[in-house]
Amino acid sequence: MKNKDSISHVTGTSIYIDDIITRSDTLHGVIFASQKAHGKIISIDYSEAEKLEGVERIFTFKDIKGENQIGGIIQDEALWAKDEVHYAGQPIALIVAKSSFIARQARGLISIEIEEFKVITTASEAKEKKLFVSNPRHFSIGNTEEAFNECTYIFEDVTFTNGQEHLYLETQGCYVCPEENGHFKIYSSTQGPTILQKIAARVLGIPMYQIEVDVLRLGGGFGGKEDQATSWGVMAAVAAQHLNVPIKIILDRHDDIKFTGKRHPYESSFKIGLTKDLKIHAFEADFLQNSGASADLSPAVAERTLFHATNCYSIKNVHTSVYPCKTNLPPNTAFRGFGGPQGMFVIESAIAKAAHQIGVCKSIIQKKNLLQENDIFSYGQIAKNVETENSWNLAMELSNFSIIKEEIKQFNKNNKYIKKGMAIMPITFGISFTNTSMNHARALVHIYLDGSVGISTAAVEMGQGVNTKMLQIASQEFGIDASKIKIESTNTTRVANTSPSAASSTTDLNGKALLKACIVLKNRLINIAARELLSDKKDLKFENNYVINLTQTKKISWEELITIAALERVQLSEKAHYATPEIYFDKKAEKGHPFAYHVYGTSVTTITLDCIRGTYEIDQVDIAHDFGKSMNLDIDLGQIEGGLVQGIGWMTLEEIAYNKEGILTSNSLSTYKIPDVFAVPKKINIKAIETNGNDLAIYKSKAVGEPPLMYGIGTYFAIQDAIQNFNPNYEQKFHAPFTPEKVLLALYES
Ligand code: MTE
Ligand code: LUZ
Ligand code: MOS
Repeated sequence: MKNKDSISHVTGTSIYIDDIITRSDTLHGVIFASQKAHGKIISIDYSEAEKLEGVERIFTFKDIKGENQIGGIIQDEALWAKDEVHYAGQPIALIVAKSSFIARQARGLISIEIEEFKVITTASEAKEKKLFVSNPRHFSIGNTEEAFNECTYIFEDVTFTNGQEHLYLETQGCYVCPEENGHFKIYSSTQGPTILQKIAARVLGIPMYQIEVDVLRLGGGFGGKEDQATSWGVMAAVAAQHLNVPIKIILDRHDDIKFTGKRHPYESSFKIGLTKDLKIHAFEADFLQNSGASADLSPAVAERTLFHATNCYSIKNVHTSVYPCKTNLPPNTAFRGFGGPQGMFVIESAIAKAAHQIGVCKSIIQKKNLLQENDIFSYGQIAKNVETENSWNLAMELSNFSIIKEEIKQFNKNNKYIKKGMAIMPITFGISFTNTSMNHARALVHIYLDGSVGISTAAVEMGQGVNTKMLQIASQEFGIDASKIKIESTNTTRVANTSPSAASSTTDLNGKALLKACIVLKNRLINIAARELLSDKKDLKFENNYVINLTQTKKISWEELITIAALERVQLSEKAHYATPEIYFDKKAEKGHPFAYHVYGTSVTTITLDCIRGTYEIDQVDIAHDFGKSMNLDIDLGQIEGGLVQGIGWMTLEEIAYNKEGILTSNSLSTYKIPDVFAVPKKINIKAIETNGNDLAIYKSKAVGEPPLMYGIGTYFAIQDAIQNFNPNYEQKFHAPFTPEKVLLALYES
């Protein structure tokens, strides 16, 4: 099935927050934020701003009737700063005016005096001062101390991966309408409607039922709207509570980039030990996570780093630690992969270091240590239906690895100033929220009197195609055309208490709930069909808009069946709940079975490096991926391509920069570069591995949202490979992104 939004997207008729037709009395909000990263507020003078024609009112912490608290996992974050500011971009007030233009003008008239405190921008500085947003965590298996004594080779080094700006096309925004009796309807571009509802209720000091959150679709989220879409909705709601008119906030790109958290930068160190036959016998890593000024999702992101610290390698002795370090940057947050990529970069760096020092190809060590069936991850889960070796072999085939490798060798021999490089990146990613209690969803299905169907779930469409997949499920189960079915907006009044759409689990959780609801309705309808067709129930099938008795070729149309059911007062609506079975995790022991299943795959990346300029092109990426039994290969291929390119951007071009004062200097698209049409691979080949899929995946079609981002990590090592072919004196560094500037330095260091 084609993505159901493709026509409205291409014709520009899809509706986003800024397209909603607003009431004529709507006012517009602009955020006044701290321009200092750390300090005490001495005084603020709003008087000039308030005098400006068209300014209605300026809201601060004083206007909050409930709690000035928006923290999710840990309650450590104010909506509006009170006495102190902890990062540049921290909201202090909301200016509400007749237009956002006027509000922005007013912002320039506010004067503020701040007594500046010491600013900490790096995780290591914070760790030294023992500043954390939450406790460190440690995962252990085997005994690394003893194991290192048994190793022939031991290598240590440090690594760095930078943050990443989400750069969703649609910036953060919301539109809040007051309704009667102090109720509010919030239209928001959020991945987590319930999070917004809950926190708005907390801040406004009202029950959750007084707030209805509605989400039609997002122009991209990528994790950046899992927790961080909340504050705008809440601010607008506070203003609406006081003024009793609709309030709209749409961040412009500049504000969005400055105010919001990003992927967490990590400073890490590793120690890897190998036996004589190149088996990784012991691995230790310390991850210093730059969490920013408050916890946000950092504790959960940190946890996922440990879950993926050994990627898809079989290592018997592992000890890993993560430290969520409190700095004066905007609170960093969820970003596709959720700490997993940061973990996987470190083990890949360790293998690259070992390979170079020992003098073998990195792929030899990778291949020797691939995860096998029934291996135990450091967190206790037993690896099942492992496709690591399979995907590796298929990626070899797909890329013609041995031939290409030989060609590259020849090419590098024949070319002095252009070198090619290559890297293999096997991946695995655990599917489920690592917080077990979040793995649930619900669906509500109405069959209307004319046989058309309306479906509500907790799933938020953010471009990943979940609505199309929901449509496929209902269409397939009822055996009716997709044109008879509407996927409704995601709404907290229709489907309550939802987890955010995240962790690549949206389709599984909501799809399973939807499937359950459809089956109940079918069972109800089939009794009527059996009677009408004088058939045995087991001979009946829902197909092509009919219920058909296959043996007798008797049939009744879907519409006719619904008409009869309605006359007989049969219930035509159904709600279902799904909670992933089998999963659990014991945080004291740091052991359990947190994931419903794992996704596997391998990519092979080849690049060409211009050794005069330090620039590079990605020639080709070949990927063998474990889709299970993909229910929509077109959408899933799109997810692989998009994830790959986003991972490539993180590894190569996207360089977040804060100065020593904690001010974001890469604050626009002229200073922050994401992959464009020239930076993407010239060729991407993707092949599905033939597998049985997994029963915990909807229709055995495995989750696909986040895993492909990590294929991008191969690019770093392909570039490193090319550099090593040019400069034998290059000393390996593991410091991403590998920008052309860094590459140029590497090419000519001695
Ligand atoms: N694809 C598009 N087009 N837009 C997005 O915002 N988000 C990614 C991924 N793919 C995203 C996307 C992230 S971070 C996640 S967790 C998943 O989609 C969420 O959707 P899923 O759970 O349905 O896979
Ligand atoms: N969000 C979350 C996530 O709250 N928990 C998770 O485990 C997770 N994993 C990936 C992406 N978002
Ligand atoms: Mo994705 S980082 O789980 O929104």
